[in-house]
Amino acid sequence: MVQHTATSVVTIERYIIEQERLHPEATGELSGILYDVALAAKMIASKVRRAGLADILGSADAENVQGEIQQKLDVFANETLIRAMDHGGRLCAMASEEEPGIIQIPDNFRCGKYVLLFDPLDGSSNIDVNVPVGTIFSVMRKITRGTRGEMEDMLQPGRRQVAAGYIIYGSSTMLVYTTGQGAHGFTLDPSIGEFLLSHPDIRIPAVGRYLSVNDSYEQFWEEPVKALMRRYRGLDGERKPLNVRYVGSLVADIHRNLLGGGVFAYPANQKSPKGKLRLLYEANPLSFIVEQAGGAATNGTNRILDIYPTDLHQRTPLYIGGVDEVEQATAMLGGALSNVGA
Ligand code: AHM
Ligand code: MG
Repeated sequence: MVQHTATSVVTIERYIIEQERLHPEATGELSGILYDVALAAKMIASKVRRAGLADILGSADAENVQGEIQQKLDVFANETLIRAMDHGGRLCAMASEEEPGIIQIPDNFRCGKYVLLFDPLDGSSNIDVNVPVGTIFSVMRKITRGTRGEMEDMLQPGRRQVAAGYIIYGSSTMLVYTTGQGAHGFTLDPSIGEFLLSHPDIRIPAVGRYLSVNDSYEQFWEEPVKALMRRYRGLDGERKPLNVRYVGSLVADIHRNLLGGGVFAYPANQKSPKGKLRLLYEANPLSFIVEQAGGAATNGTNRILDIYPTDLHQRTPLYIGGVDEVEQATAMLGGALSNVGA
C-alpha cells in the first residue's frame, strides 16, 4: 500500500491509480469501474442534497422549474448508476436491487469482463425525514464464456468479489471501498467536486461500542437470538454492555460501527424467516469491506462471503462487525466462523 500522511491531499482518482501501479498485470478496467461509480455517486449526492426542496421545485411526475421531470430518488439513483456504467466497455452486465432481472449492456456498447451489482439508494424511505441514505456496490469477475453476462456470473459467493464499496450521503458524502487491500474512505469536498482520501486503511476497533438492531421484532425472534441480544446488552453478566444505536439506514449503521466498533444485526424472525437484507446487494459488499477492516460477518451459521447464492434477490440474516461480537453470534446461534479478519 502507498503510504500517505494525514495531511496529504489525495483524490480518489490518484489513489486508485497508485493502487493499480502495485499490480503490473492490472489492465486498468477495475480502476475505470471505480471512477465511474465515484462519478455516479457525485450525481446522486447532488440530487439527495436537494431532496428536501422537492415540494418547492415541483411534485412527483410534474415538471419542475428546471424543466426536469421529478423522479423518486431511488429511481433516479438506479438510472444514474446504469447510465454512468453501461458504456465504459468494462462491464458485461449489471444487477440492481431495483430491477427484477439482469441489466444487459446495450448492443451498441462493448462488453467487458466484470459484472456490477448494486443497491442504488438503500434506506430511501428515510429521505423524507433527512436521515442518511447510501449506495452499495459489488464487482465480480465474469466467469462464463460468452460475451454477455449471465446469471452464473451474478450468483458467485462473496469471497470472489474483486471490489466493493458504499457511499453514505450524510452530513458529508463519503465513499468507502476495498479491492482486497484494506478498506479506504474518501470524503467529498463539494467546493471542488472531488472525493479526497480522509480515512486510509480503516480498522474496526477491537473493542465494540455499539449494538445496532431493530428490537421491535423481539417477539418474533427465536430463543437463541433473544439470548444473543441479552448477551450484547450485558444482561447475562457475560460481557460489558454495548450501547444501542439504530438509524434504520443500513449504510449509516454499518459506517458508524466500522469507525466506532460494534455489531449490526438483522436476524431472521418468524415473520421473515430469511431476514430482510439482500445477500448480493447489501450483505456481500458490506461483509467484504468489514472483513478488510479486520471485522467479520455471518448469517449465524456461515460466513457471509462463503454463501453460494441461488437467487439474485436472495435475503439473508446478517450479523456484522467486530470479530468478538460476530464470534459471539456464531457461538450462540450454532455456526462456526472461518476466515475472519483480513
Ligand atoms: P430498503 O432496501 O427497502 O431500503 O430496506 C433496507 C433497509 C436498511 O437500510 C435497514 O438496515 C433496514 O431496511 C431497516 O429495516 P427495519 O425497518 O425492518 O429495521
Ligand atoms: Mg436496500
